[in-house]
Amino acid sequence: MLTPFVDRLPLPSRLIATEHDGRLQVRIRSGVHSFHRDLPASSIWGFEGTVPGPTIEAERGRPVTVEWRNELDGAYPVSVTVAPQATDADGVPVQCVPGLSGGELDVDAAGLTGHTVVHLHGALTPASYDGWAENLFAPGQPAVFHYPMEQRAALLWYHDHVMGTTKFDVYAGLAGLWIVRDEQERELGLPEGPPFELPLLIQDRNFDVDEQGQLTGRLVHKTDPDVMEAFAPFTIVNGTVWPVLEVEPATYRFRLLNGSNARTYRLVLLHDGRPALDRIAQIGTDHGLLRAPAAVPEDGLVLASAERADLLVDFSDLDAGTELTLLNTARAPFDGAAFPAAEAEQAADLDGLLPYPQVLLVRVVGGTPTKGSIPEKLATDYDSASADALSGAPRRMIALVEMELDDAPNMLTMRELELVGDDATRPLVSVRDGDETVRYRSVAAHFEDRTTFFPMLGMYEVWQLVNLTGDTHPIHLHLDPFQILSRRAIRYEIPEGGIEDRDLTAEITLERDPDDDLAHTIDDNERGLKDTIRVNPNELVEIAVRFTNYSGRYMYHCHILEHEDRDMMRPFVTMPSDLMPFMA
Ligand SMILES: [Cu+2]
Repeated sequence: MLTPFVDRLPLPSRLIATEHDGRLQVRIRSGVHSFHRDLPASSIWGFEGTVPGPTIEAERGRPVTVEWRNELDGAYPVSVTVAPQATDADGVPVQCVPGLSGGELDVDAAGLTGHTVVHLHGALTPASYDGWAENLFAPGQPAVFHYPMEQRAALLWYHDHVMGTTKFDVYAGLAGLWIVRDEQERELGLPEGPPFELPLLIQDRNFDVDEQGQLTGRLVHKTDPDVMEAFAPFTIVNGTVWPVLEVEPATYRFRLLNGSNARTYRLVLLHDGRPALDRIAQIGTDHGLLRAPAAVPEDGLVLASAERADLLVDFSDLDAGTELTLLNTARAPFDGAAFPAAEAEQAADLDGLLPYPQVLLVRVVGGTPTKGSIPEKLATDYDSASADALSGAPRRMIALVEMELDDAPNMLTMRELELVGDDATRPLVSVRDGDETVRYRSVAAHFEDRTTFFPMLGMYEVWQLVNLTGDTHPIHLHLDPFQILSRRAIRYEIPEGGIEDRDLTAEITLERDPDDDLAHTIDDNERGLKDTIRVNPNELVEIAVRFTNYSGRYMYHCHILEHEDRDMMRPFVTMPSDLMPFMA
């Protein structure tokens, strides 16, 4: 119903901090936006009133001050609904089609008046400016945030982070990219700025229809009784549905972000119907450059919500007129299941809430062929945490748990687990690894439960994330980046009634479930500095994190926004070592 590949890929406007002496003003405004040539204009909330917001470009070591001016006015511009049925009269999942599918308008969402708070995802930011989800700014209230930018070059992004409504605010358009640059990266001679460095912000969106079934352009956030996340049928890149990118025969640098509420993408580049993934070298991830370029995984490049990829893509040998397509082969909700890249053209799957695999068309136009070189060595400024550094590291165990409720959609929670002795009584979580069994008790489950994580600055910690749900969760830590240590298969049993509001009973064994066919491997592109890590079903992921400079109250959470909002988010408090003796 919308024609793919007719609009050109727009590029967000650039806001270069050094040209403004590091002092920026960004207005948060209601606006209108055209998502596609054949769609009426849509009302949105956007930074500078645009979707996406301007790309802010900053230099390492040059602090940036942003006055986030909340000038939102008028009603919340998105129709929010829960469709009464998961499928329509034809058996098509309602999330694959436009319109409200018989759902009533959510009056609470319609009543939102535009409170915001901005988080700069991936930034090393003092706690006061990190965008604590409860510290909101109403329209007209001033918010001036200081970003030190003492961090390596990377693609970050800024977005709204309001407690309980991040899913609505980001969906309405409140997201933008932020690039940190530094001299180490410049020495590699990578493309910087247009035309060869292109930011690509990928999201999914849905729209309403009128009584004749014609698309109205009004944004729709739709869920259904079976699927609590909004998976929208239309993929947008930089705010345009299925755009066309014209390229010269040259090597391009794509800075990708998955900024969707919930959808995971597995991106496959096709040329003449065949995978052309060997044209792509991944040079960076969430927190910047990898140590060496990584090939794209055989099935395609997986990006869950908030994950980033820095890619060099070679079109230099292609004749004018050549077309390549970027497709998505990931079913939703994503559970890590494989899909061969060679079959990407057949990836459409209604039951998998993937009605249209299309993402982007690349068309080669004339020009002088210029093949960029791919440096063999990239980052030299970080190492893996040594066994020594990790030997005494505090270990924190977190279980990802879905709780079924009788009269409301399911609730996702993160259970912080505390070690208990042999004499502890049920309810308990046991984790068996070979001959050894460790026992825990769930001590926190909701955002407002007491804080139990107090990491000490400068000290490595090992966080263990164990997934007891059927879907992949991208877990994001605010503040410093981390490295993945391991990804291991588990099997588990939860007895009837084992998932209570706060208590949890589960027996987890570190061995493969016979029905589990996921690989549970670490992709090469995950061996860099990450701030968001996928935890697949039947999986325990271990990460090593060291908080460095800033003390205070921060958050970690699932980056599926519908999960983060309810209730997959928890606080942690970083402390300098000299204050630890004074902590009760
Ligand atoms: Cu989640």
